[in-house]
Amino acid sequence: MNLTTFGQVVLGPPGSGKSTYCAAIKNFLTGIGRKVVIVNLDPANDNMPFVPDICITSLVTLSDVMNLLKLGPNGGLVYCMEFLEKNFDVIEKKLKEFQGCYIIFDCPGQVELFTHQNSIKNIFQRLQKLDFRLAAVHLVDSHYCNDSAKFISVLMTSLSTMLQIELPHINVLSKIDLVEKYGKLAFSMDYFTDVMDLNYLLDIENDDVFVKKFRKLNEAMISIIQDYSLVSFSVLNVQSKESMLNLMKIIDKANGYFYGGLSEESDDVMKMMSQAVGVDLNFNENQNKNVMYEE
Ligand SMILES: Nc1nc2c(ncn2[C@@H]2O[C@H](COP(=O)(O)OP(=O)(O)OP(=O)(O)O)[C@@H](O)[C@H]2O)c(=O)[nH]1
Ligand SMILES: [Mg+2]
Repeated sequence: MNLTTFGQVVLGPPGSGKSTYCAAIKNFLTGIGRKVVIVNLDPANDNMPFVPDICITSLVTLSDVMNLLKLGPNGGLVYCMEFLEKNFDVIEKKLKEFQGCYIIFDCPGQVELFTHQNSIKNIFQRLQKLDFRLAAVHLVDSHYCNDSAKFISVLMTSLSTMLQIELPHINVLSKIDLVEKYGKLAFSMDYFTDVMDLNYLLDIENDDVFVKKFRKLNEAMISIIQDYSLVSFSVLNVQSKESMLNLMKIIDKANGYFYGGLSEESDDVMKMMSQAVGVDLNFNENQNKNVMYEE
């Protein structure tokens, strides 16, 4: 009989901070008494900031695929994911050794693997049939808030990923400590996290020429995002315990861990940590929004 297994799949474009987050969240959760297992699903992950408990490279590596099949890095990665899907029973067998643990999947950053290529989606669906309760944590670099065209494209990829992956989904603006490194934001952080009236993005002075030149195209994309009304963001600075705690509470609610998986010890530690950093333990999504930004 399979036990219900809780966990998260960490997605997002290259360099958005996925592997760093996986290492940080493992430390954080281990510290509060959860048994955490990291599964590396990135066949090109050479310098991982964690030691994976299960690793796709025992099955296939991107460099082997590129050398043997004479594929480029993008085609090679798609091949690796298809290979993983076909041979997932190997990973599944290893996962069975970690029953009762909280599982974190670190994924590759190639965007099309999550917007329209089906292998990753099929793997997650297969895990759900095995009673894995997973939440997708989709990281995007917060510096995109500084450029309307880039922010609109981030919204589009976030929306496509949500619709494709079909898991409880949390979009996260990562590296929030660096959000104003490339200039002051045109609006308050709430504007970007809550995805408020996006038409204001088109009238920011001195903004990207792309926005002005292709205004109608941008208006059309904005209306799609607003019609779905699905995308909003939490924020994250991996160096801050308070930020990690806020995000974890949202994830625990999304995958159901809070309702079914919380052990008494880790519940107590969560409560103590929340009191220590002055965070209300009511599971209210809005409270994650600006805490770290205001620090
Ligand atoms: N300042 C700051 N830097 C961060 C944060 N999170 C990640 N980084 C840095 O961002 C860079 C990229 O992080 P990775 O974790 O390798 O990103 P990734 O998404 O796994 O990248 P790929 O696997 O190549 O797709 C590293 O230099 C990290 O140290 C953060 O919250 N704040
Ligand atoms: Mg990585």
